Amino acid sequence: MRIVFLSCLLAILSGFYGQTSALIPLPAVIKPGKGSFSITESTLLVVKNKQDSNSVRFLNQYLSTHYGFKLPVSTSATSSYIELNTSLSGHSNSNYYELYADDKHITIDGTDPAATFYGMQTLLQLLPVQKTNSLKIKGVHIKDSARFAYRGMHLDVARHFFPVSFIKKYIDYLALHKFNTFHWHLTEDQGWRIEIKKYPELIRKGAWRNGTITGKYPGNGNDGKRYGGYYTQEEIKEIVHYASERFIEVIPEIELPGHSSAAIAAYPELSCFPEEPSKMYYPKNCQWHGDSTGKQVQQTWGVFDDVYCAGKDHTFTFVEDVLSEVMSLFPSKYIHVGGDECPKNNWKRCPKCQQRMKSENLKDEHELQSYFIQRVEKYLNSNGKTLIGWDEILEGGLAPNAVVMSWRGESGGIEAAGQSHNVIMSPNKPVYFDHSPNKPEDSLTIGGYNSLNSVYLYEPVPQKLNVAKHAFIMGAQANVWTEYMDNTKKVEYMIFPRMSALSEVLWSPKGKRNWNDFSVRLQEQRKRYNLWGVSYNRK
Ligand code: TNX
Repeated sequence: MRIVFLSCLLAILSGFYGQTSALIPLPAVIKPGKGSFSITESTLLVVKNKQDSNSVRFLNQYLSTHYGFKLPVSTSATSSYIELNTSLSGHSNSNYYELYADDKHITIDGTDPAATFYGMQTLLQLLPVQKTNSLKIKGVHIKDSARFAYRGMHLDVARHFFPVSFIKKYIDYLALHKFNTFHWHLTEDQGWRIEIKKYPELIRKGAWRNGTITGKYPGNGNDGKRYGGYYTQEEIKEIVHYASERFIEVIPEIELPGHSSAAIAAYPELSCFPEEPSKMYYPKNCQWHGDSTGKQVQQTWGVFDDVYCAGKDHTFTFVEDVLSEVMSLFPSKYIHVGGDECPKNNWKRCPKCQQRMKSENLKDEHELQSYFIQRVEKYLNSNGKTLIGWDEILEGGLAPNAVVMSWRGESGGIEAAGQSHNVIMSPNKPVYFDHSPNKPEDSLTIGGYNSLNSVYLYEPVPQKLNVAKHAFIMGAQANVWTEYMDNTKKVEYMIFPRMSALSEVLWSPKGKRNWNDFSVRLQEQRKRYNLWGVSYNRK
């Protein structure tokens, strides 16, 4: 009798698990419910609030793309229906929602429209992966909320350029994993990708390079092909709107004072030495293609000495003009201004930079960099925006209100949080998704090895950080630098499934993290990647 009972229980649980085994990121609380509900094309979708229209649109778009039907939408209930609502109150957890499914209905109720949207994402993961026209969902009761407020993915569109259609796909991938921030890296040595009306040369000249090195840096040649592209302001607006419908904030990054060769190619006076050709700053053993006179957009990777001149006031006028247009396009609270990898060689030999250091009482070029960032921060703050910078902005003194993105390990983040600054953790080990997902690497990458397991086990709140400072860790982000990703399939291959692992780190309760359990759920997730038609690392 006991054995029969136990095996029945096991059968019920494994059936139930068979369904919830597809959930990534894992919800905080999952309990089996009564019976099961079949979604068909006549199932009514009941929506009472206009504020849930984004969730309705996404759900119906997903159903029609992957299952070939949409649900009729109504404002009132019948006997069997799915209801989306945003009416919960009294829950302090961020993005809290409840999803309830039994044999009569499925209800998703959130504390705010974003929470309801995340509940709807969970529903999508409860759908069987194979395409049928009746989608059966077992009874379940889920209570869930986000662990971290900042859940980010970055994409470098400067080393390689990706079309609007792919940026939208990328944003969808974020939404499907309950990420809420897209960090869009728009300017680099190898290309300027955002239209700025006041400075048309930025895209006319700065968005194009005459060739790209082939093979791993320093490379085995140059493809000799003109390469580039940019987003018009209309396209930027379209993408920002698209992301906002998915409760994703787009944070633009406009790099300064380093990684600025493309801007300098367009406007040489931004350099300390406008008359010096870019080729002079070009690393040895890399092959140049085409015109090598004057300022040029770079054709290889790395770090270049030709950076914005910190001595000329014109540089700051340019930066403010650019940021002014950027702010009008991006409603985000944050603007990322880079701040990383800025060599000081030119500043050391530039009379104007040296003069600036004297007049501002700066003891070295690190303090000059800090002056640069602080001046830009004042401008952003006066426009109601908060500056984010890579952890190099700690050198020479942190700008008073800056958020630090810790990439060279965790130490920058620990130091900034120690100084009571907000921090986004993005350490190159393990959340640089340009590093190889496999060992040995099976395609050309920048090097390094960040396994799926290392991403899954990553803990954004550093052990070494004083408990009193934990609240300064806003969350974490994976970075997707594209030196070695020249097509969208490669980008997908590098982010999947590591991005799924990171979503769980950022969303799910810390205590629920379990690698073996995740590995089982990943088997279902792989089927979902197939459904989406994305390329992913199968090892
Ligand atoms: C460092 S991370 C960079 C990028 C490179 C990346 C390659 C950071 C702030 N700077 O410019 O693309 O390494 O992994």
